[in-house]
Amino acid sequence: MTQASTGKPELLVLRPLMPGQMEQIENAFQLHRYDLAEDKQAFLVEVGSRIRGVVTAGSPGFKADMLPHLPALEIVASASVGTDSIDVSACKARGIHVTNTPEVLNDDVADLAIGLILNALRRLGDGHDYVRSGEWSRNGMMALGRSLKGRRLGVVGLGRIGMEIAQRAQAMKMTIAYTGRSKKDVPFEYFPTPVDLAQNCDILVLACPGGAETRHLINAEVLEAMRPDAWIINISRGSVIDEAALIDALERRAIGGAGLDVFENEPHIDTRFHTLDNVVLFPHHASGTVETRAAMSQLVVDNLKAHFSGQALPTPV
Ligand code: 8YV
Repeated sequence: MTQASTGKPELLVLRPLMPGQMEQIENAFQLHRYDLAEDKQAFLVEVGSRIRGVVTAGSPGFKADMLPHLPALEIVASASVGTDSIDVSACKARGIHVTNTPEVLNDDVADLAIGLILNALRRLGDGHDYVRSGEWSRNGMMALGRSLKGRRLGVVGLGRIGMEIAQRAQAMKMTIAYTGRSKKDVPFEYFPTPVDLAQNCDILVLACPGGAETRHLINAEVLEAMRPDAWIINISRGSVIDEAALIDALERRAIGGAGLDVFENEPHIDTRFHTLDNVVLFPHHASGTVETRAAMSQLVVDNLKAHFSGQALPTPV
């Protein structure tokens, strides 16, 4: 049921914030819960003309096909750093602000990248299963893992998150190299292309933004350039890897394995991932901690409040 207007700015909620931040926007705005509506199209048609702000996240993002129903829209505030699922150019063309949540998730996402690396090389998941299944007591010591120390980490996209990963990897005594659009003033070796980097590292970690520019940046040629025992770790976007080529390389054991937080068709991932034994999988949850999700939600609130009180946006895209 839609409510009568209260005079407060009206927001369309495509994805709710954390409870503490939902409470804040419930007080300051009038919310319309598209996320809970059964007939979403009818709901949009009914409330659309009153909507001045949209609350969303990386999923579902914000698609341009909603715009004709939202003639009064002023701002799309997303609880995500990635904007690849938001039609930013269509919003900008109509003068609609877009905000995201940079910085606050860097540490947790970088931690998870290191977690995937540890899981890959030291087989944390396998060790857990080995103990639980009783195999340890039946068969003794499990197979040996591989050291992180001395391994060459190649970062694709040495931005805010990539840099945090590199610093953590240094603490684990790995050597760092990177590729990206430009060489940076950092004490790490630069390779101009992903192929060059892949030829010169043991672990390739993807930390670049998603979207059209990086779609299938990691293709069959890059995978071919990797050493047969090298791992690829992806905490970026599924679209950055040509997943068909990745699965082919994994099936042929042309690379050591893949540690993946993101997939091309998540959450309905390619079912071949269910049986491959050279993968470590995580459900797109690198920023999924109570603390970070609250900080991301708070940035959404802060951006909305700033916009509707005529102040500068804290984190515009
Ligand atoms: C979230 C993310 O999982 O911030 C991003 O870009 O991918 C993640 O932090 C996502 O926004 C949740 O929908």
